[in-house]
Amino acid sequence: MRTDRSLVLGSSDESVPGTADQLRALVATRRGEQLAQGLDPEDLAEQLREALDGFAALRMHYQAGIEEVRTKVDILRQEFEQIHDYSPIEHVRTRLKSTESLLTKALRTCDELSLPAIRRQILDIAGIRITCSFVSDVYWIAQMLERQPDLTVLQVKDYIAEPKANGYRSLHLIVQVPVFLSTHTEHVPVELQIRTIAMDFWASVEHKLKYKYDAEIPEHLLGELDDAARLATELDERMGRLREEIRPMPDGAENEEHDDGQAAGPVDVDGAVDVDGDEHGVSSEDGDASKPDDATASGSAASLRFI
Ligand code: 0O2
Repeated sequence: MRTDRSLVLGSSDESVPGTADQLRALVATRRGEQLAQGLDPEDLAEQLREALDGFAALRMHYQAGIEEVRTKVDILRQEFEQIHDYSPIEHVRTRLKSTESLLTKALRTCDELSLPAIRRQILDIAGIRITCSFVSDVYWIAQMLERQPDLTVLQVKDYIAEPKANGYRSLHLIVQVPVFLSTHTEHVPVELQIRTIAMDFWASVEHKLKYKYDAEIPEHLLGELDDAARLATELDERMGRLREEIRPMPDGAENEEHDDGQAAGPVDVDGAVDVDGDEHGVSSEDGDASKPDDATASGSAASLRFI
């Protein structure tokens, strides 16, 4: 068990609402160990204060990151509504990962339980979900955001081009945004989930079922979900065919034709940097991510496409 000063949690969970039993046990163990090591209670209290301050700062930075990106999305939406009389953006929802779920994920995925490790390795603390009517709009929005010079795309996971085995579809981008503070700039990763209404409906029902059955969804419901995923994909395809009647893609969207006759145009994500591998020598933390020409997006898509 580590006793580093960067993150020491108290057993009182007043400042960590809803902390899981698992975490309480971990904290109690750590505290016991530290007291057994003869650590001065004053010192322990000081470490606790530092950890809580660090957590509060982290949450403030990531909330600011959400607001920065949310503002960008809102501006695009307002521009579309006012000038073009149509917006590809239907709904926007934001969420800051709860402390409980952040710590649970940190215990599961981080190589050490420290604030720097959490900042470096957990990229979905800040989340924004954008819902659109059409699949082509999903890629179009991603393209508009990717082009903004102060956003760096760190990671792309295209679960539309390659749905998950359970049928989950959505486009996920991790973008890094600068947050300007009084003394320094924090470069905050924000997870963007961009999907159609049909994809969102399916994901929301699946999420509720997973929650209800504690991730063990009964077989017959899995079959229903599978069917529903197929229907949602079909609905998106049919709506895509109607889309041109409602509003053709604008000139700037660089349309081209795919073999299947659907509008297609690569959306360049050459800013995407694979943060899982360090082959490009880029860290998501230093905010100085270069955009190498040969950078590939992690996940299934090296380039985004209008479908
Ligand atoms: P919440 O409550 O939204 O925060 P991770 O699971 O984050 O360690 P992973 O799986 O590589 O890493 O990330 P990925 O695939 O980008 O998925 C992250 C988020 O996408 C999830 O966040 C969900 O919001 C959503 N998601 C991914 N797969 C599914 C799925 O099969 N069904 C549904 N309904 N949503 C999915 P969290 O943290 O799990 O949850």
